[in-house]
Amino acid sequence: TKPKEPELPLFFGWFLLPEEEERIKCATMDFLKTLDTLEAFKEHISEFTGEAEKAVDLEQYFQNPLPLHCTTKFCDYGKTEGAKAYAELQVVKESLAKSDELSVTALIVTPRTFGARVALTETQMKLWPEGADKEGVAPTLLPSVEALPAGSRAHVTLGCAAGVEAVQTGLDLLEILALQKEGKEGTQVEMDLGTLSYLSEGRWFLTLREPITADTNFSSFSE
Ligand code: 2AM
Repeated sequence: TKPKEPELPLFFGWFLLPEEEERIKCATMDFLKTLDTLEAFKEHISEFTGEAEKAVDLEQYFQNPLPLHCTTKFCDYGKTEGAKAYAELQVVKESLAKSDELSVTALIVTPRTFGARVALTETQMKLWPEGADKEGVAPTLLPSVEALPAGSRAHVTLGCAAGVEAVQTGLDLLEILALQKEGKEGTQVEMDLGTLSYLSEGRWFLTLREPITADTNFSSFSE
């Protein structure tokens, strides 16, 4: 009998160490608390609630069941294209269980997702699959995404609105980056953490004054 093939995971990614996870959760929750008190945010509240006068508690609005991580390759236990090839890459095998530091440079909030943009280093880019940025991107958005630097989609999902899948965070981030590139930024508000800008339809982008770094382990994840 043939030896059984090693099973492929749900996904690979960088996982925040538990104490780092707590620190990032606290910092980002503080940001949400401040955000939903801002006049600029309240003006656009209907984009979250569907009603003009209703308040929203963003901390309750976004839920996150998974440990905090930055996905590199979604394998879906081998069902996605290139899953096996990725798992077999020398760089992937060598990186497993190794620690690495991620740099968060921005936060995004939309009616669907709450996420942290990650700036990948050249070394980290070796673990970022070719073409990962445009996977599942709507045809209308594709040209703008192709014009962005590779790795632009890298992020940590901090939370999703009820009924929204985590994969949406990367898509929301790409949409925001594309709008920014077109110069479509509206209102800007200075906050302690950095500059907040509004990009229509309930999309908010906070450029951090100082990047937030977090220690991680590269690992696979299966449920
Ligand atoms: P995320 O990377 O935006 O958080 C398990 O669902 C993990 O795999 C989540 O972290 C999720 O999104 C990511 N994921 C799910 N489907 C995906 C897809 N089609 N492409 C890329 N990442 C995906």
